[in-house]
Amino acid sequence: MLKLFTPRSLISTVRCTARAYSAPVKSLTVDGKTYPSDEWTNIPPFILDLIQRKLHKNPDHPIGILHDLVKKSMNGMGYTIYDEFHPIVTKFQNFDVLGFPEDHPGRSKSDTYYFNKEHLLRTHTSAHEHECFQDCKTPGYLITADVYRKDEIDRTHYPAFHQLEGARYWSRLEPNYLEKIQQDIDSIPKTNIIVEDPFRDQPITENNPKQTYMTPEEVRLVATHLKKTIEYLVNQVFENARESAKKAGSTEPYLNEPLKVRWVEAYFPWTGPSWEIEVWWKGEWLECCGCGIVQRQVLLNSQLGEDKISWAFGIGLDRIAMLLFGIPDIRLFWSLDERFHKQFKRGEISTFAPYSKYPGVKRDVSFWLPSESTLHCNDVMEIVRSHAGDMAESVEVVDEFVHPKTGRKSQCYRINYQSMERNLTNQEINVIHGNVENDLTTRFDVEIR
Ligand code: FA5
Ligand code: MG
Repeated sequence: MLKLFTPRSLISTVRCTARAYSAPVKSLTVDGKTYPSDEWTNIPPFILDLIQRKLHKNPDHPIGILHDLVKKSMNGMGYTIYDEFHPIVTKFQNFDVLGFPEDHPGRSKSDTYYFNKEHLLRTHTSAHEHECFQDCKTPGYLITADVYRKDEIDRTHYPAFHQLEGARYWSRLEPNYLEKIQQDIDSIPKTNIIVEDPFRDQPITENNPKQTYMTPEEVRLVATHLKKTIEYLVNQVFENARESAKKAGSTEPYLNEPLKVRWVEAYFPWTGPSWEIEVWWKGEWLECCGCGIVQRQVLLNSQLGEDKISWAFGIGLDRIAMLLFGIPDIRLFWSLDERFHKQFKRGEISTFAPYSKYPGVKRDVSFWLPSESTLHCNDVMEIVRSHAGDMAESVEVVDEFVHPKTGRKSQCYRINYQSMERNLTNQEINVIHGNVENDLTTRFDVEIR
């Protein structure tokens, strides 16, 4: 089956210095800390480069603008803000403490970037729930951070993106705590969102059971507070976008329609029951956020005591920012091109105006695979990216067959090299493409045809 991968920005002009793909390194040093390598190490240099970018801390970048808008919307509602956490965390923080089963696919080397057996790039902001529950002095907290996943790359997926985590807890030892939760629900500002939620009054279902330590009424109240908080947040963000669009003179019909969201059941190892919210935006349901009632074990692991009940959510910021700013490709967020950055200013939601592209140079690489080959499409993609940096516009499998007599397998990948700054010369592409072929041969033992 042909599978299309389009790695790296269509429009970005970052020129990563070409460095060889992780020829076995003894250790990796980041921000003064050294991580000895082992058989788990799988972080390519281009991912290491992204760690330093901290887009959510840049007030003039769409991700930073959205982050600031969220902070402003939640100000005064009892949430401590955390946005300085380093992206390198332990396996314990990212998985174990949250109760991920040992065989959960998220733990695998093909899903997660590992420095070594113990250290990895966080795959979600939930990796900091444990420490925030321990540290925070307010009833809740918000975490914004860059997260990393070995994902395929296309318009809405990139191996680095951003999440906003929120959590809130109550103590059952507080007198009249159920009334207190109801008051907290009532104090969330009203929205005129249209909500489809078959589970609002009956949050517990066969597929989405409650934890035994909670009563149905506690679940109903905590879930209602959770959902109203997310609806409020989503409403704030989208209302802001609408206002900006109207100010900019847009007359699109959706600007006058009320925002519509729906709740669906979900599963996360550290929450139960769990849900996701989807937002109806320009004719499509868009998955925005996972959430649920925090498993008691996570609260106990954080030494919060036996009396707490709590919710948590995690929103993907990049996809929301794409909608708000009309950004057609998630890779653009990582562009260093002035023509991208000069379009955005702190506190303002403006609509992105695309700029032109230079033509690309297509090159094919065909090879025979060794019989026990472990080569994965993602490996080819990462090799190309490590030599071409952001000039790697796309990589796709264009041909694949098994020789009828010898049984050998052959593959052909087509690579499109492209720069936004200038026309590329054949000569420079020859050098880069030659390095790609070399790397494939030495690392995966393929025979170039
Ligand atoms: C999580 O990451 C959970 N940590 C969320 C959570 C937090 C659940 C707290 C319960 C309690 P999920 O993998 O679905 O869940 O990702 C959350 C959001 O991140 C998605 O809804 C989506 O908006 C965004 N997202 C996921 N993968 C990508 C990607 N490759 N590129 C851009 N955005 C992504
Ligand atoms: Mg999801």
